[in-house]
Amino acid sequence: SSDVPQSVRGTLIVVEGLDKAGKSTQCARLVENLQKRGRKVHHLRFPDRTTPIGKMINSYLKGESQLDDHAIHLLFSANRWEVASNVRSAINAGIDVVIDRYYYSGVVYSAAKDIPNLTVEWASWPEIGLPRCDICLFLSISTEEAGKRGGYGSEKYELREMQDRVRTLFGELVNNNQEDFVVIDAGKTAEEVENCILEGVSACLQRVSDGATLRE
Ligand code: DGP
Ligand code: NA
Ligand code: NA
Repeated sequence: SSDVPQSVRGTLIVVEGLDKAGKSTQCARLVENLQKRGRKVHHLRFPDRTTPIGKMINSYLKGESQLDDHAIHLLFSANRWEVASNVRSAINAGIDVVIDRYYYSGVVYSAAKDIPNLTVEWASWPEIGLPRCDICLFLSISTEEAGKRGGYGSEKYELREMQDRVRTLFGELVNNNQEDFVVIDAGKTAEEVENCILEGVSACLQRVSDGATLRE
């Protein structure tokens, strides 16, 4: 593939999907591929379990602490807000930022719970104003394929019913925000998925180098 010149600003790239879709592997490969093209890249993931807020989230996900569903929602969001200005600075400094899960997971995992008032709309409010991504690669995987990959682990949301609701809500979100998303069939081999991602990202880098501004 041909090299895309580094533009003035960096590009904000998000990878989303269900648990077991291969996000972590693909984010690592994408970061490597961008670096091979001579680009500067920062790699983030949410939740970032290393900060004080992230440690509260980690303890909640492991079942070591209990929190009201609205409270944990706001902590997940705060965990993004605590690095929002760093993300913006990196983008302005010409550094690409690749993020493993972002506000889309934030909305979907909370709204998937059967809690009065915890709607997509309610869940979206605290995310408004976060740096908006240039592209979101959605790694789509079936329940069957996720099952073949060893099933789910022991964390809070890794239950079949929850994952089914998350899948449905993600589908709606993708349909309602098609300009944000590139849907990737994550059931393919890692190499095929990697190439699909690169194709989507290359087009996005081109738009940015042609002058596309970071959206609000
Ligand atoms: P991960 O470390 O990517 O496996 O994420 C941990 C779990 O937390 C996973 O089931 C997805 C979920 N999650 C990620 N971000 C958010 C969020 O902002 N809000 C909620 N409620 N759940 C989230
Ligand atoms: Na997980
Ligand atoms: Na809900």
